[in-house]
Amino acid sequence: MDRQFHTDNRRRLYDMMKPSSLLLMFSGKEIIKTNDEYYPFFAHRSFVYLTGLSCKEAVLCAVKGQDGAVRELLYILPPDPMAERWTGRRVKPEEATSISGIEDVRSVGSFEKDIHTLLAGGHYSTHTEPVDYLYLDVYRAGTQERLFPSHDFLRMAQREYPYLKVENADALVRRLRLIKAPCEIEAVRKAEEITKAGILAMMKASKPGMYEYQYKAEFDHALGQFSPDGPGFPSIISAGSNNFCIHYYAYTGQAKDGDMVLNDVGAQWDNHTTDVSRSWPCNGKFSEKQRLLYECALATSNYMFSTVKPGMLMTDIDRTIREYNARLLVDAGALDKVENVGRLMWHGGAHHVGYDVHDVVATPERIAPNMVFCIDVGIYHEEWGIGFRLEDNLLVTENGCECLSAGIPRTVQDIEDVMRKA
Ligand SMILES: [Mn+2]
Repeated sequence: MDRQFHTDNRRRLYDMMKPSSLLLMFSGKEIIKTNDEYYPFFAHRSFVYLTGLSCKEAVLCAVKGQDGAVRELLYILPPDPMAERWTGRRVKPEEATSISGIEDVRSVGSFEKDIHTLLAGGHYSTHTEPVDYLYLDVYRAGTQERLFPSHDFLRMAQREYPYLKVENADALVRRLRLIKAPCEIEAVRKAEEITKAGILAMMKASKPGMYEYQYKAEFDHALGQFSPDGPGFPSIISAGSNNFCIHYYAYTGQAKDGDMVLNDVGAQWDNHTTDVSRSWPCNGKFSEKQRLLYECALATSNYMFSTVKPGMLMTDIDRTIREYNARLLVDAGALDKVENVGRLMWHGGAHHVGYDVHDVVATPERIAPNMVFCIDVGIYHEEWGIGFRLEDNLLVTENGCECLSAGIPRTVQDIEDVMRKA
């Protein structure tokens, strides 16, 4: 993503903010894993969306005046030769400016003092007007959730500056993230290519007796040839009856002759992830019942790609997948009546993807160009011992849609061909 993309994202966010307001967006902090180890740092996605930066302990700060003019600042960790010797170099202020387009970059050490000065009515940057509204990203503020710095800040603000009216910045950023920019769509296309390499590697290596962790190793190895980023989310890779666990992460099972292998995976590129599911018989040849069920899922998915277009109700996507597939399952003799489709279909079929695999977007009423979401058809027939899903990524175009993951084998013939040639 280039600087203009991030500058535009911020401009559109500021346009939605009320006058006399302050926006704070935190990148987040490292989380302790054990003793002196931390989990790999993962910057808050909306912070990355707005700045292009992925550094820890940074804060985007924007003050919108009564006249609508916006002053923006960026707080980052200051240079520290000793810390950088151990844990890597920190982004320099001039680099942060070059990436984000924000001119005023300061040490995060002065953040608290600056903010208190501003909220207490003092001079701040060139801003001297009162602040009435405070925009914070308070997504997932439930008591069960890990608190983000924005939640800590919210508590402090409510205690120290009770006159401030708090607005949820997340609700605004969601509207922006719903529609993808051309550079985002390009990033997803690249991520689809990498995902394809990963899934093909698993398909080609597949054989009875292979363990789930070995499939995962094939996937990770293929992704590792493109970037150090790895998957965009924890890979779901399972075989046989483990396919009946929708979010399965154990990787301990073994694919036995006659088992289906299921995977729900996605590579990432430039902070954009894909979310693709492919399933195949581990021995490379669909059984009669596997083929029967798979053809239902494939026909349902193909139907969706032939009908989705701008203007449709988003709620119709899920409903149509379910109804269409239910009829096919009944016709195939896999289900007694359509009303019982819940026995075989356990989850919804359409969520947006982008910076997050379950992308944090405003729930749209109607489908519009440049939305990207999944078409996910899962069939879980416990009685037959067959569970799998077929999930693709749909880009809404001006007149219809495009399957971004179409290049990853999805027909019975293509899958069997790939596995035979291996
Ligand atoms: Mn998925």
